Amino acid sequence: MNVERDAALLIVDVQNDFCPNGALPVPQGDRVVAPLSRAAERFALEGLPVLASRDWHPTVTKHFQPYGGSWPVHCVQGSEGAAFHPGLRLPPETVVISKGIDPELDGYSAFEAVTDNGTPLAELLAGLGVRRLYVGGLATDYCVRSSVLDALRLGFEVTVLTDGIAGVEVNPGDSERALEEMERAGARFCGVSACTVRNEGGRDPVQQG
Ligand code: VGL
Ligand code: ZN
Repeated sequence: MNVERDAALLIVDVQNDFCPNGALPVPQGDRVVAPLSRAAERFALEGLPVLASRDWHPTVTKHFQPYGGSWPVHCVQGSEGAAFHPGLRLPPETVVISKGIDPELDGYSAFEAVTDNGTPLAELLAGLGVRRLYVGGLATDYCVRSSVLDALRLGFEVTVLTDGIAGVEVNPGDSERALEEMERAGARFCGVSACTVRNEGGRDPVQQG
């Protein structure tokens, strides 16, 4: 098998509500938009899958502060805040998956997300033959962290795109601690432009030019 064929890009929750002026803004959340747009273009050019998760909550959910949760109301299904950041360039082939739909659960991990047809992420990746995931998005200390740890538990080789992530930092140092946790669990790290794939053979799907 061509080693390039088993990689995919997972863009986590690059949505208006997690960016400046959103309902649950990640400081400098929008700085991930340009690097992840470049990564998405690169993967699409190589014919590799691009998946984009979105936080997609009902109006009433235990995830929200008014109903006992930790967070202000954000990313309500169909709202402007739940739309992807307008600067994020997603290739037409991008598979959108939605999570946080269950009103009983936080739904932080992209592995809790499903396609519009209800196919879970893990099943989707198995069908595509994906074994290596490149992950970026928002927020480092919540949904990126959960998604990366789940992916590693499921046996994927995971590379975190370091210039394609930003954290909420409810407590200072949360992102740093999350990155250490991901590293201990086996994640690799690289910038979108600097990234090289260790495996023999195929061209690096993230490398520029
Ligand atoms: C997220 C907090 C609440 C995330 C989602 O996407 O990281 N964080 N809901
Ligand atoms: Zn949420």
